[in-house]
Amino acid sequence: SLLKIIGAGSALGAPHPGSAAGPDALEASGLVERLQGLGIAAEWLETLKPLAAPPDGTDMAGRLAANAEFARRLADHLAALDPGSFPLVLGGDHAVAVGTWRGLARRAGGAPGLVWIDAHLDSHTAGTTHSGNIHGMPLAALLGEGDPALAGIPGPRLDPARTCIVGARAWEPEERARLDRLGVRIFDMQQVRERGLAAVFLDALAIARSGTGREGGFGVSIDLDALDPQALPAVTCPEAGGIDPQALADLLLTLRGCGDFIGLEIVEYRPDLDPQGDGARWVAEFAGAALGPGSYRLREKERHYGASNY
Ligand code: DIR
Ligand code: MN
Ligand code: MN
Ligand code: MN
Repeated sequence: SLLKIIGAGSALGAPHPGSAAGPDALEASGLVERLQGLGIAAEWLETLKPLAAPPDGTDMAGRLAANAEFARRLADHLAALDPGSFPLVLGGDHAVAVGTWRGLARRAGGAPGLVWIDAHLDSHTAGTTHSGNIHGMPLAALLGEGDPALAGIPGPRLDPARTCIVGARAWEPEERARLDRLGVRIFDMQQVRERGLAAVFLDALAIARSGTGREGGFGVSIDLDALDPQALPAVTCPEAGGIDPQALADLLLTLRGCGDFIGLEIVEYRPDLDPQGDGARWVAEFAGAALGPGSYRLREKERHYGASNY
């Protein structure tokens, strides 16, 4: 099959264990069948789990090591994926991204550009974190900053000039200063409101796809807390005033035309906060929009209005 789904069932980076069950819940929700229904040759390849959760009270070094062990294993799996397939990684908390993008960078033979869609900046290190949560650190680690346990997962580092964030609205000054120093572009929610998501998203894509060579292609990492919690509350760290999920799904259609698109990651889904399955449907919608020949929404349109001319 073309689309390989890899579950990253770790909540080792989060203050609540709920996101560890995300991949299994998404599989049980019928995600593969939904994507197949859109004409996507999708297959659930495997779901990785942490070896053991460190006991409560484990110090920072111990928690970094546990997250790094998981990320290393995830990276190795992704780097070894067969070349004809496209990876969709489903978290888990966002700390798994360290494994996703180091592994996919190795697979692509160079650092990909990256669009990081998130309410947060995820750019702390152990030295600057306020919360102590490692899901607040993966972007810094991918850029090569911070403790070598996490920053040193094998694979090329991200290029800050081809990395950008969309949807941010909650951050601490140290992580903001780090990204400003590195030159990572931040499209915060104020800009999304002023310019519209479409203009911002297309700018972000241009940044991720820019530069000479582009041998690494580009990827997209979606932290579901980027979306407005009134529509999608099933996340660990909801922040008011987020992105409209349908607006994001519409823009993800753009990715279908991008031959240099190398991977999609969707993280922070909390099935324990999603009794109606609305969050799971949005995950299917985002994946279908980005990867389908006909997204969920277009199919609904066809059902209502007859054959579409998309
Ligand atoms: C905060 C929140 N900046 C932290 N970050 C979150 O914990 O470092 N990231 N929730 O996903
Ligand atoms: Mn995040
Ligand atoms: Mn977040
Ligand atoms: Mn997070």
